[in-house]
Amino acid sequence: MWSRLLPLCTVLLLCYGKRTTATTTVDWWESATLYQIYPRSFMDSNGDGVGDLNGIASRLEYLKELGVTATWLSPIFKSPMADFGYDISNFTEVDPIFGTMADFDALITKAHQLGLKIILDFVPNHSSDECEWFQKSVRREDGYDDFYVWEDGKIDAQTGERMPPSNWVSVFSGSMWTWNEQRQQYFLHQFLPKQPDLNFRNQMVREHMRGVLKFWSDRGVDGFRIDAVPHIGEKRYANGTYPDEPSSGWSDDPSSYNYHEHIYTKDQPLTLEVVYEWRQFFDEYKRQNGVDTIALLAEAYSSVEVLSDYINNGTHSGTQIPMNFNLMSLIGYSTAKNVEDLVKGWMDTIWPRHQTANWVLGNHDSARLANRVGREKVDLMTMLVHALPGTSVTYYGEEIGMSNVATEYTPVSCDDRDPERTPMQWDTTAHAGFTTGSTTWLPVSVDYEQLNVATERSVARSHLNIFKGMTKLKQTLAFKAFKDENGFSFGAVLPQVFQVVRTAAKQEEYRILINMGNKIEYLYGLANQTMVYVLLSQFSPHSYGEKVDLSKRLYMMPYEAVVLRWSTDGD
Ligand SMILES: *[C@@H]1O[C@H](CO)[C@@H](O)[C@H](O)[C@H]1NC(C)=O
Ligand SMILES: *[C@@H]1O[C@H](CO)[C@@H](O)[C@H](O)[C@H]1NC(C)=O
Ligand SMILES: *[C@@H]1O[C@H](CO)[C@@H](O)[C@H](O)[C@H]1NC(C)=O
Ligand SMILES: [Ca+2]
Ligand SMILES: [Ca+2]
Repeated sequence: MWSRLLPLCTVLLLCYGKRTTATTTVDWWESATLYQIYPRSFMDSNGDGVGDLNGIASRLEYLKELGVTATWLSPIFKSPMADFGYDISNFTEVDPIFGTMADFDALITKAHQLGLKIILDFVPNHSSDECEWFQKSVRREDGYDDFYVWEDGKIDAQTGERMPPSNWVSVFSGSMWTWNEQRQQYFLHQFLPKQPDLNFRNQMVREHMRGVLKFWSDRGVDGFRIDAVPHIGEKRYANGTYPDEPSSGWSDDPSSYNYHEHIYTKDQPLTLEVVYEWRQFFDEYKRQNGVDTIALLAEAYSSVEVLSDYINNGTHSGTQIPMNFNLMSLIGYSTAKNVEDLVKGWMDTIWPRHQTANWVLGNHDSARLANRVGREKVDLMTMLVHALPGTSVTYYGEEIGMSNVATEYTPVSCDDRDPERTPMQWDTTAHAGFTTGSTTWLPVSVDYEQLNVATERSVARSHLNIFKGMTKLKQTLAFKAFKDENGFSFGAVLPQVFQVVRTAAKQEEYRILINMGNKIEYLYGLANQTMVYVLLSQFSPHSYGEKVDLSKRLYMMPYEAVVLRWSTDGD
């Protein structure tokens, strides 16, 4: 019955038109394919079972094969590894576990020779407590006194006991304030006590962090993914006090992060100011050195309205790519309508103001795609993120459909995010070709004999080949940022069928159709066009080059996803 309503639904497709500006230059990051590497797990070069920079360098050709524009490396900096490298003790040193600065330089050189860009993770919200800066600050050394957020706290009127300056709870639970015996003051930490927050009200801190950006930019880094941006600044009244946060109603446990509504510790004006300042630095760097635009990424689990301000608040510019995690909320039961709502959420809010979009499918802090949506939908998601306009972001291993490794297999010493951080599966040899050593820092998934790069290369419709097919399409004119005469529309044409249409100046058109459901769907009169199947998901009964008259009937098998093409040259 639904199919009869189709022509109506088609009219309701959401269409996004021309850019108003006359410029047609597309910066490299605007329709890029980004790929996140978790360095401990990508490739080991020296047999110690831990991935490293030389390992990554040895696999750059693979990234080229994938059609990746730029790869971003999770932190490689010197760190005591209390939070696996997100606790940095020296921002301008490579941790020995990953190699040396010479290895890093060699990696950059090779990447650039291959036409690949390298993006580094920049973790400004805090340093390790083992960082020399923190040690100096504890000792109140000249210039470092206010490098971190230090406070005396409050004295309880009844008990006379000293209390933290506010009721703030850290992301990892417990007070955001920890007492330091040596300095006799509290310091602020939005995350672990081993990760004291830098004080971004201090101009010298800002200068140092700009120095860090310059250091890596000078070494040829093409961009930075800035971590935990919302946590950079905290509210502080002019009289030096910190307001308590109200309870959220989401938790009964006052020591839980969810207990409060984070109106004073997230997305503060100070944070925006700092982000704008970094952008100014990058723009200036570009003017002086003539280098390609440096994409300023940001990790921000914030509302689209807040993200919009991170890009540009009307007078100031900030990040080019505020990472969009909307699609990561999709699960096995999600419908085409759910997909439409999530895509619309971004396209209605961010696109009209900034003409930019990005779609993240997974990362080092969430379960593997195959576990979230089910293996049968991995290809559907791959086709979706590459079909949408803007930048796609893929976490290593998702392109071959890697799955979580059950936690009972993982060493107790490691954390609950281990399942999605297991070694990359390269081939069918021992340890999936990740290392020549006898152990790996996390176990290799048992499914590596089927799911690995070497095997999937030779399977026509493997996850890998579908991924490569999509990145190839992404390089065509129709899939590039839709500007001028290029068009884009999307929508649920049936409750379970999601459609994306990309066109290039009336010469070429692609339709991506994705059946999210487990039933056969029929589409009648989708368009007055005959199109050709050019990319097919694993269980599609169609074949490459087959034609379909869309003015008549098109059927889709359960979980089938296809790309159809039409062009004026007739092929
Ligand atoms: C980081 O390491 C470099 C090189 O070893 C050194 O010059 C610098 O002082 C260190 N910085 C900090 C903050 O420890
Ligand atoms: C500090 O300023 C805030 C906001 O103006 C006010 O609510 C608070 O009561 C003041 N606290 C003290 C101790 O003066
Ligand atoms: C944008 O942010 C800057 C820096 O925080 C601020 O000075 C400016 O007033 C803001 N502009 C608008 C239109 O809100
Ligand atoms: Ca190693
Ligand atoms: Ca902070």
